[in-house]
Amino acid sequence: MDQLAMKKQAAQAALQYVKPDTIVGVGSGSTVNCFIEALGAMKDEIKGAVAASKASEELLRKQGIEVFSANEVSSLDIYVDGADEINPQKMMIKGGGAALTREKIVAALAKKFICIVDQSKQVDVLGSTFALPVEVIPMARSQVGRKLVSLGGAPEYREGVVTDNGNVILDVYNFPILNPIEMEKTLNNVAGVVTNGIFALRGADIVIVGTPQGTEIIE
Ligand code: ABF
Repeated sequence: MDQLAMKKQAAQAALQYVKPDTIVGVGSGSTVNCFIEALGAMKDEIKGAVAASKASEELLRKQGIEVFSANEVSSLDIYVDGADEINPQKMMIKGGGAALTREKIVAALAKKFICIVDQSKQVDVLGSTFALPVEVIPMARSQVGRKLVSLGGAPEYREGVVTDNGNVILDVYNFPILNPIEMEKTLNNVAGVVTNGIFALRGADIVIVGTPQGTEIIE
């Protein structure tokens, strides 16, 4: 079974958590694109969605699903999103698609975070296979880069990428994250950092993993 088929399987399984008459929080990325396609079948049962990226907003509208802004809702029942890495404690690295800030904002609105991944995303230690994305105010790029080096990482400027918020991304290589909660807090406190891609303070509540043997649900 190829990776896309596993992503589709996880995305399809997430539909069981969508309640009628609710507004659904929707993340971004290729696994979420599969979820948006599947959610199209429920478009008449839900009120609409809040999306974490402009790309997801467009896809939702194409499915005939109404898109609300995060300012229009006080809370969401669920938020469905992918991840670049997820550990056994349901903590994640996200931001490979540069939408991490909006993803953190919409996730914070939701009562339940449902993470949909294929099995290649499961790791024991965050940062072991994927560089950690950090969204930075452009004028602080060099100074934040030096701080990341002092913390032990090897930051690289993601050339040609401007986030939906007009900022830049530094990807931190060689950066195994042994204490994700502490590192998320540390990076949150660096001047010029808008958001870091560690989702540990608010991890996932339910993880749906697509595998060649079928879908595994971790609650
Ligand atoms: C988003 O989708 C991002 O935070 C993460 O980078 C990405 C996962 O990518 P994909 O679903 O395309 O593998 O949730």
